[in-house]
Amino acid sequence: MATTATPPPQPKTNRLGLTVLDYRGGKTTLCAGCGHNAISERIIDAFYEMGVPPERVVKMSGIGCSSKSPAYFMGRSHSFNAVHGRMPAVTTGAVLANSKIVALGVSGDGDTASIGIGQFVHLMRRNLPMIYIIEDNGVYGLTKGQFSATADLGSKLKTGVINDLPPIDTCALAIMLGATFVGRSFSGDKRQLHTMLKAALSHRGTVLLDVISPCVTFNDHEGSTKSYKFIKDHEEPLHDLNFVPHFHEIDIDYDEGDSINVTMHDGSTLRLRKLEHDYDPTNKKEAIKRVLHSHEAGEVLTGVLYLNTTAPNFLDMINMTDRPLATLPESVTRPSRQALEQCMEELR
Ligand SMILES: Cc1ncc(C[n+]2csc(CCOP(=O)(O)OP(=O)(O)O)c2C)c(N)n1
Ligand code: SF4
Ligand SMILES: [Mg+2]
Repeated sequence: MATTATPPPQPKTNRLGLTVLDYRGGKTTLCAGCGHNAISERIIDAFYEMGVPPERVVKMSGIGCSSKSPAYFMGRSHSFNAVHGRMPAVTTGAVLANSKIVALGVSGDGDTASIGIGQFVHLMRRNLPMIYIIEDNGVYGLTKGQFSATADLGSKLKTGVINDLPPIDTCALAIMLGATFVGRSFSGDKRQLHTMLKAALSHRGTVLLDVISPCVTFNDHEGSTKSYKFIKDHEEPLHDLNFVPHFHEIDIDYDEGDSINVTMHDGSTLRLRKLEHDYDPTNKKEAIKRVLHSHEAGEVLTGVLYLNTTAPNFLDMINMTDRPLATLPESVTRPSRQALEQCMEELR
């Protein structure tokens, strides 16, 4: 009698029917143990779980080891490796041309806070819908480990050189300037970063995530404040995070207690279970105060530091068309000969 063979197990798929392999990219060429690799893994998992079509994503970056990393995830997405520090301007152009794309910028602390600081500050004040990740290791990894502008005062290089300049806190700056979702995490904190990325995908404004990402080759020694050991010993999480996407029923443990539930733009729920009684992420002044206070205490405050789901984003402010500009025919986007002639006439 013929026996029926058990069918091979089917790979798990998301709501689009895609497997996690559909969200992978090329093989990494970064150093083994580099924090940036762990961040790429979290990005793959978050986009897969949220069922974001890879073809709707544009990965933008500048220059650095961090900026190379978009090659190692979501190989089916669009991608643009811009000039050092210029990712914000190029992303602004891409989002204005196609307001329906999901823009993910990956930058480094050097790319953002040194050469790119001018572009960074103006991007933050526009509240452009995009996710901006800073893979923050306190050094220029790609050019062999010079201090960047996020290196802490007194931090030591492997060569013994001490940083005697105060750091720029990109989160404090982003909150002050107008970003509407600001968080800090650590590449080694799988659960927190994963949850934050999923919530970021439900936000319609600028999301700035500063992710401490140790450079194992140039900045992971005794005396470095961006090393695995230092962060593990000094990380101070603000809250426990939980996220329920809009396409899931809220059936998880949902007792109110000491927690805040924030409804995101797409109807998803971000739940912040407070570890402290007085922290409210929607209070801008308090958020900046707490970040500055963490410096004094020698701590790295992690979690969603600031959240504003009511501010208009850049596309609302400029009254962007519903249909992406890139898909409109030339007859609609180009002024007629008559309109141009009239304009010239007025200038005469
Ligand atoms: C206009 C310009 N100036 C300087 C450089 C040299 N350069 C390449 S990467 C880099 C710093 C990258 O540091 P960061 O953004 O922190 O990335 P990491 O490598 O640490 O991930 C510098 C200064 C360059 N490529 N282009
Ligand atoms: S040099 Fe540092 S930042 Fe660059 S890949 Fe190696 S560990 Fe990562
Ligand atoms: Mg760096």
